[in-house]
Amino acid sequence: MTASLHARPYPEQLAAARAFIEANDGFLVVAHVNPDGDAASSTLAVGWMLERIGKRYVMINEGKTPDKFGYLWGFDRLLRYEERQPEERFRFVISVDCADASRIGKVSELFAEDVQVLNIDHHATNDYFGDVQLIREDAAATVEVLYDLAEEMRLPLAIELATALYTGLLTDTGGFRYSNTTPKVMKIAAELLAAGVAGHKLAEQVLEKITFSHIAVLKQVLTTLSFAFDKKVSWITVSQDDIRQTGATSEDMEGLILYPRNIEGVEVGLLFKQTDERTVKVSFRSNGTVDVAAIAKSFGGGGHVRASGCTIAGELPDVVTQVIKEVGQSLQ
Ligand SMILES: [Mn+2]
Repeated sequence: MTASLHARPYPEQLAAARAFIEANDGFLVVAHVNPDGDAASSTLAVGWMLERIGKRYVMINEGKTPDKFGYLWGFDRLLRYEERQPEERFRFVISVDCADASRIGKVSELFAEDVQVLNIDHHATNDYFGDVQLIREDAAATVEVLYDLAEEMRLPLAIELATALYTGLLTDTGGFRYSNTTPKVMKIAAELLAAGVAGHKLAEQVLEKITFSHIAVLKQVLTTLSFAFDKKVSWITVSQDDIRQTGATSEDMEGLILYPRNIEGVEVGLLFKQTDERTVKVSFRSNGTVDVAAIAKSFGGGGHVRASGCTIAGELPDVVTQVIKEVGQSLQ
């Protein structure tokens, strides 16, 4: 896989992506490890598009796809790498919502030696890996790019596709609230509603419902809420003990970062999650004053200006000290 130096004009990218799909068969569709709403919806939307035009394909991701997306078309055909690995090696791969090839994770072990990758994404940090790229950095979600691709391929907005596209928009815009909620996003959402999507039901299912184990872990981690730098920085920590005691899954821990982030006056909110005794996953959220993508990048991670993440080796308290110090230096 080689990276292209220059992005082609978007209409050319759309045509090239369409040609890649139409000319080949036997695809592997993959999103980033531990798929979120946009990643899962994008995987299944591409699966639906391939199904529709009579192509063979396998959809597989590393990490659990949250059960709350179980209503999506093809959900039970989406394989989890740790549970089931096809014997087949794939020459044609469609990667969705991955900013770089490492985000594909262990699923890349299923690639044939002469693999060709179509890279469909919306992250500004995308490194243009793969052989064909379809990337729109100003898209709110990968599903927004897939909406354009469906149009390019003259596919109808069937309810299965429309529901997947709406779900990705809903999750990556935080329910049409984040700054990526552009007029184009709302226009697409309106079309999807007109196509029959039950927007209010999806919002309730995906954004509002909470599990008992979520409440249990929330109760526990709120006791760790801390502040620094004139309360401009706030964070919570989740230890392996917290996870064991509450039985919380990564799905249950989604949204915990909103508590430090949403406090008045806070410019950067963080969540430190111990993934094992020696490793801590750090999530950053910014109100826009601080570029948290740059901070995450300095620790080997990445993301967007307002939302990013990285994984750091070390004891939980040491990682907290190190990262908070770095965040402090980025404050004005
Ligand atoms: Mn996304």
